[in-house]
Amino acid sequence: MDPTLGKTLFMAPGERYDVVIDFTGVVAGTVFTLMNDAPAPYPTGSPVSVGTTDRIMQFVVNGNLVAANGVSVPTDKSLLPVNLRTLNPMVKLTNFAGGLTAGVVPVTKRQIILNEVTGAGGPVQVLFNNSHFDTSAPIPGAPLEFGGPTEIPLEGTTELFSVINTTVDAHPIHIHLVQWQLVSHQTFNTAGFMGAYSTAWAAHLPLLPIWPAGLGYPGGSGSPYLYNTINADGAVGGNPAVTPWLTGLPIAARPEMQGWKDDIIILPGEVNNYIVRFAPTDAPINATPAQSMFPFDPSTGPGYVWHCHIVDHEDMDMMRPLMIKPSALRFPQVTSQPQAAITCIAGNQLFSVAATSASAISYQWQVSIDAGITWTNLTNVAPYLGVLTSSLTVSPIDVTLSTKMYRAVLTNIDGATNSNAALLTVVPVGAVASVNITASANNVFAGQSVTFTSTSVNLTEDSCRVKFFFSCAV
Ligand SMILES: [Cu+2]
Repeated sequence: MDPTLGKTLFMAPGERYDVVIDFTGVVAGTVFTLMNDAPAPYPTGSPVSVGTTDRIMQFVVNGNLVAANGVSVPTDKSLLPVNLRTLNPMVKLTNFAGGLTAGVVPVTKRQIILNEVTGAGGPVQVLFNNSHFDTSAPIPGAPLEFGGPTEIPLEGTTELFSVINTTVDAHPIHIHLVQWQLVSHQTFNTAGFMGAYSTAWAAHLPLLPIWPAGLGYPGGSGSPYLYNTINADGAVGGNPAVTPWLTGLPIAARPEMQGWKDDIIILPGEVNNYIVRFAPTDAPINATPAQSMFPFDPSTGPGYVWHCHIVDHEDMDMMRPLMIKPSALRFPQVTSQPQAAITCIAGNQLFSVAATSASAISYQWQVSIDAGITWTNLTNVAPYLGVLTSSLTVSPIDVTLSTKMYRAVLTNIDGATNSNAALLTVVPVGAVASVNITASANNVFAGQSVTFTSTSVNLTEDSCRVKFFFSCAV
């Protein structure tokens, strides 16, 4: 914390700060109390209750830090070094002044609203993107927001989350698995934006009944446009663009907020722009896909969440699932590809594939008869065997198999990888496995015999035939 901030710190539930307080020279017995003066809900709710919610923690200064001999004093840890991280500077995705660091390009922009649903007696719910918390599988045929997760980023990629607070309260927005950095925050015309939002509901498909009456959109039913609709700001989320309603200038994060954080307060009437990378925080800006992977598989298990960190808000569904798509590097990685082959009629051919994977691999061999445009799964029916293993046997070979292509689909817990396609060429002659000759030949005397043995390896057309040349010496 910047010492120039003095004795106050603006923070919300779930936020953490390291604070060094120097009690040097304070008379023993002096009492300091860490106070809270924030109305709740913030900023327009009830004032703190004197004697209860106005106090957080108390310090009583005593002399115990002085050693028993009264001379030696324990090391003074109250002075901060000039630079806390001299060897491993923090990776900054933003300049903390509204811009992104060179090389940081979000692959997806999301604009997500925070909204309050009002009933007859006042607010009944506060939600992310007008959606309930739902981790079930998407409902077939229904818009995404009607069931299941909508924030499903790809491991290793960077996204820009713009959170639009249309409520009258501040909300600390907390993300699990990763940390984000606050690019900027900016005020917007809430009434104007909500007018556009309600108007947009007229375009919602499939059409929904308007409930509760008069509110223009049904609380808890998702966004007015389909979630993956890209709006005029280039953002998904299913909401009208917020840019036309922005007012003032982007405001930089305060100095004490200019770091990796997983919980950042958003004030009413403001848009917070969070840059978030689904990768370890110490991966460099230009990290390779391999460097951008977590040391564990974030796509397995129940997934993650992001939510408001005010307990009664998260309890009333101000929370959404956060599911991670695994990096393609977690799919089986082929280390040995099936090879094109030339073979003879009545012979057999083996196609093999090898791969590495952190989880078990299942195999499915496929055939293409149109040069790899379309593929069909094979079954263990002659001439095919081993169609669900790493090696496909084709036997016996006949001329109708020529020009067919074969490939394996390798699937593990994270996804599927196709091997290269291998072309089979059938030489339209039969293979000769061996030839025995028991007759006279060059330099062989009558009564003697010689045996020629040939084993074809069937790699070329010539190898499908066995050629012998005889000459007689007189
Ligand atoms: Cu909240």
